[in-house]
Amino acid sequence: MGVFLSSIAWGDLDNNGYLDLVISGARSLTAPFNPYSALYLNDGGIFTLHQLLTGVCFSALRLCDLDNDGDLDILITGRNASGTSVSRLYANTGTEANWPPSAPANLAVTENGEYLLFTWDESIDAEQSSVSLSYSIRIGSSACACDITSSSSLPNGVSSLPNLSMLHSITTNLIRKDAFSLGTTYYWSVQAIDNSFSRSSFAPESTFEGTSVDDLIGEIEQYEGIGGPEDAMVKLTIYNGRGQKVKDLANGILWRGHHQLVWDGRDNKNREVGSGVFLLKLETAGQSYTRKMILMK
Ligand SMILES: [Ca+2]
Ligand SMILES: [Ca+2]
Ligand SMILES: [Ca+2]
Repeated sequence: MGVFLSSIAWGDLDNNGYLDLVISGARSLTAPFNPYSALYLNDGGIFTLHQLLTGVCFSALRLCDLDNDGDLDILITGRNASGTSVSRLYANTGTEANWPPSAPANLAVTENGEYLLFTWDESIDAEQSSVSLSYSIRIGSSACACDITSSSSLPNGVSSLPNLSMLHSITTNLIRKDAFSLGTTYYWSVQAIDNSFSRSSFAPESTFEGTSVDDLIGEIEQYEGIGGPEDAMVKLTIYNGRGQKVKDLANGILWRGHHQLVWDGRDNKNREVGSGVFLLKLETAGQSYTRKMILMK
């Protein structure tokens, strides 16, 4: 059925694992536009008309489990054949149960060029194949936070956004490394979402260390040029190339003036470290400066 001035929505309304389709819109070019709205059910890729809905054009459609009974309901708005603005809510009376997917497992983060690659194992769902599940990832700078990447869910996994937009249909996600600062621990998790928008619980939270220094290189020269602040709390820390802390060179109040600190090439457990690229991070007076170093033996 061809329509324009239209809207569509996808979702598994009969909980059989396949995405069903709701459409609405005009079927003629001139007023009253012959508005049409309908629900088509999907049975393994074959769509059949299941129910006509209030015909509207200039329309908007949303699917959401409004009565929280485990199936998607329909909200439809638009202009009917009389030119009147209407809104209709259709409560789903189906009786097929739907079970949420299992939580993803084996979360891992690996470097991939300029990106970090987030991976996890596929979830399992009772109604649909694993490959048709969607995933929502959250990343935060503290436990259970989502200040880096929002999941569109609350920390307990409950949806705050009833659609499948902004989700990942594969079990990987690439994010640029420079989103994650050196010396910062990041917390992340992921949940699976089925075609009825039912969400698994979040996987047990995992962590990784940021490594980005590009936006800070060069600022340490500025710091040296102005001579530093008054007596201040100073942290001077050495990290390896993977962003793991190696040595605390200073962590306390230093008086105004020049200071010289020497690193003996040993970590905090007094073990000699190997040659390679290291990162020196200075934190003081609310500022942070980083530069790269090469240790050669
Ligand atoms: Ca379906
Ligand atoms: Ca419902
Ligand atoms: Ca399911």
